[in-house]
Amino acid sequence: MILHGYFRSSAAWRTRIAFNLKGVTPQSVTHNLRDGAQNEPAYAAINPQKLIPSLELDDGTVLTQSLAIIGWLDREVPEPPLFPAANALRARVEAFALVIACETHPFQNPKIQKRLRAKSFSEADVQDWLAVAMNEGLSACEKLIQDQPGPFCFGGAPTLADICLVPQIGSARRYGIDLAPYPKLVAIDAHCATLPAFMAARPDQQSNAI
Ligand SMILES: N[C@@H](CCC(=O)N[C@@H](CS)C(=O)NCC(=O)O)C(=O)O
Repeated sequence: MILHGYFRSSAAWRTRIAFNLKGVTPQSVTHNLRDGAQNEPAYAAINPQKLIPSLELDDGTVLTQSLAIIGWLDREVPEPPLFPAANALRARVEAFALVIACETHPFQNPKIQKRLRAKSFSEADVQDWLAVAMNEGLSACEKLIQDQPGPFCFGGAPTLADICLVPQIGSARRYGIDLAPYPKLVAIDAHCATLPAFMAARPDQQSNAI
C-alpha cells in the first residue's frame, strides 16, 4: 500500500494521523508540491485531480480524497474507531471535518494562491484572503464544539474531527493567524500533540521535510 503525500500537505497530514492511530504504516512516496510534482503526468495518471494525497492499494486500486481514504481505513481497521458510535454525534463529527476539509482548507491550496497571484492579487490581498477563509472556518469550528467537554473535539477519544483540526491549526500558525479567539480549538490541538500518533504525523517529523 502506497500513500502519496508531501510533508506540508495538510490533507496528507490528516491521513498520516489516521494511519498512525490505526497502527498501520503504508509505504510513503513524496511529491514536492512546491516544484509542481503533483502536476507531472505520472502523478496525474494516479490522481486526476492532481492533488495530494492518494492511496494505492496492493491490488492497484487508487483511493483519492483524504476523508474517503480515512473512511476506507476506518472500515478496514475498525479499532480504534475514528467516529463515535452515537448517530447524531457521528454526524456532528463529520460536519466539523467537512467545515475544515470542504469550506476552509480549499481556499488556501497552492493552486488557488497561484491563481490569485496570476490575477494580480498583491501579497497583502492573498494574506487577507487566507485569513478570511481560515477565520471563518475556525470560528465556526470553535462554536460547533462549545458544548463539548474535551479533551478531544467530541469526547474522550480522537475522531475525524481532531484529525482535520490539527493540520488546519498547523496551517493557521504557518500563515500567522491569531488563534486567541479559538481557545477550545487550541486546547484540543495541544492535547492531541501529547499523543505519539499525532506527534509522528507532524510535517517537521517527516524524513522528507525541507
Ligand atoms: N479535498 C482534498 C484536498 C487535497 C488537496 O487540496 N491537497 C493539496 C495539498 S494539502 C494539493 O495537493 N494541492 C496541490 C495544488 O494546489 O496544486 C483532500 O482532502 O484530499
